[in-house]
Amino acid sequence: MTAPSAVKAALSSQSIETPSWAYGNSGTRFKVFAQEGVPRDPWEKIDDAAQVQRHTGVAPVVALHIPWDKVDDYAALARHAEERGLRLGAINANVFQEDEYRLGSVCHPDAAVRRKALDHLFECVDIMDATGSRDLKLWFADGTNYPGQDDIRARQDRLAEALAAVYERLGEEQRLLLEYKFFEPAFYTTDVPDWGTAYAHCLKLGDRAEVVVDTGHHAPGTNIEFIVALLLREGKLGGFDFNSRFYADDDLMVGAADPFQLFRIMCEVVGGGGLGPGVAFMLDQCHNIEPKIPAIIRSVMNVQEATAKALLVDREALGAAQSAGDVLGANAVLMDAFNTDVRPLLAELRAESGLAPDPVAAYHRSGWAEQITENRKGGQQAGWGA
Ligand code: LRH
Ligand code: MN
Ligand code: MN
Repeated sequence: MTAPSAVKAALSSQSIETPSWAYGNSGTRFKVFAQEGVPRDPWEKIDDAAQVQRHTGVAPVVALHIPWDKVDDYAALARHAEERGLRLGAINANVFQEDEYRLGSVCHPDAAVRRKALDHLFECVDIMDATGSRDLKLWFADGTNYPGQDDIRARQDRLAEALAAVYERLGEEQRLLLEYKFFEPAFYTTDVPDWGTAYAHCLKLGDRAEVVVDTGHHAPGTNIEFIVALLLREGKLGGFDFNSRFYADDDLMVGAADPFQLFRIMCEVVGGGGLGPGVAFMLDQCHNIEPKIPAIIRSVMNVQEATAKALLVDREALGAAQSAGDVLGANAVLMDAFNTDVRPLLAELRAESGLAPDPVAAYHRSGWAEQITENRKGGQQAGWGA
């Protein structure tokens, strides 16, 4: 059994990255519900992220989405974060929201559109230089809706060309993280639909290109923990976009729909040595109907709880049962950890770090929600769904 002190040490070193867009108004394609007190600009999104960090102590990084978080001075934004005990994390490129991208971005049949998309990706690298961000996260809405619409292989060639150009532009300490998604917005082919496609491109690019697993981007029934195990084994797991789903890319709070799946994923992360800085634990969620900051705090806690349970797995007993071919015994070891109530352990850990044992309650007591409702009028939309 792992000693509680070792479990606590591993938990306190975990760093969860929250997405700037989760703090803004969002919705579905049917309606964006505006909430009171939401940030009016990227500066205020960072102020809210600082509240999540203040109460959880394990969310010191904020990811940006460009141009949703466009500002004149990115170094100043990084300083704003730093003054609040945060740093800026992944720069998420956005080449899916302009009219020119109707048929794709870097895979578009027209070279002029591809050029425009590539210029945006280069701009994102410039922003990383200013913010000190390590990761460039690329997700492409590229694909086709109808058989014959475009040439599948030619689109892969265009993709490879763009990725190579961006990779070339990265500094020694920077990484390219390629995110896959099996459908949506394209419904026939998607140019980076799965981990295999992302992996093949990253492998060609080099060591600093790695795959991002967004937990909402798979066909129902996909064994995500297998993908995690495999990518970790190959040294190609760059990070997660955590969220949960019942149907498609629902972007609900991580650990809400299927805490057992999150536990299984974290078991592979822990077992595969992925609990270090090499794997970015990012959230990618939208809080359409629930209050945003407490939802993000809850999400961070859900990741922590799943991590704690994964750390509690008695690896020695598991290994022994596995080698003995003891099917039920091995399963029982895993289930014992999953069924452990880790909330007291986490409350203790927080108390030891000078935090309140219940971060959601502490947030509600803090008066921040009342303050922003009073001070901020006309909050910013997260970026889509208008
Ligand atoms: C695409 C995606 C990707 C985007 C984000 C807003 O579905 O997961 O990560 O950048 O949503
Ligand atoms: Mn994502
Ligand atoms: Mn998504």
